[in-house]
Amino acid sequence: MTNILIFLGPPGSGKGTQAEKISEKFEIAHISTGVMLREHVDRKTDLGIKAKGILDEGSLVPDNLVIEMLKDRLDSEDCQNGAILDGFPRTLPQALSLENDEKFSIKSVIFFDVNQEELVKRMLERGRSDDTEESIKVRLKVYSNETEPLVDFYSKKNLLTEINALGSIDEISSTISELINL
Ligand code: B4P
Repeated sequence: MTNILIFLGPPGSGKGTQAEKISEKFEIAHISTGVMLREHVDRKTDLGIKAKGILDEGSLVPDNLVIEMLKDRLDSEDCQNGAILDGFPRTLPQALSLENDEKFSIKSVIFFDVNQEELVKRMLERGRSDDTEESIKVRLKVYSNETEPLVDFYSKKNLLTEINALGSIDEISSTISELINL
């Protein structure tokens, strides 16, 4: 059984930044579906070729492709101590794919709360190829339609803890460390 910690939040809320620090500190795997998809794009794999345009426009890669990619990754040796999922699930079917698989045990879901103004500022400063004003608008809309309902979903299961993700990276990292119980 693989213990799972989920980092949930809008694009640019700092999930990736914090997942990197926490995975080092607690010696658990860090799995970012965004990073994995960008690697596929760079390597021009079949999945990467399908995903490229979707990433750039700010939409979501189809559930079946992301779920298969993630489950393969979770089978790796380095996930035995547990894994942080950064950017997965982003839709209800993705969440259900974890629920319905007895290999996984979701220990906790950390929800990163940041206002929209700050999100846009951070993403424009970062300047990735999918950080244009146009794609940021799409990503925020997709987030509110597809991903935000998961806040309620995990809250009803008593798995969700909301954190204020405004503040210094180290402050936020200490807040998360205190909550972790894998
Ligand atoms: P992701 O790679 O997951 O990107 P993200 O949500 O934009 O970023 P994150 O919240 O991790 O922010 P970060 O730490 O980088 O997704 C990219 C795309 O991949 C999606 O749009 C989608 O197309 C696709 N995708 C991914 N997962 C998918 C899935 N499950 N299903 C379907 N499609 C999927 O921080 C942002 C910036 O803020 C950084 O520059 C950072 O330095 C800065 N920052 C962080 N913390 C800060 C702080 N405390 N103060 C100030 N700045 C801070």
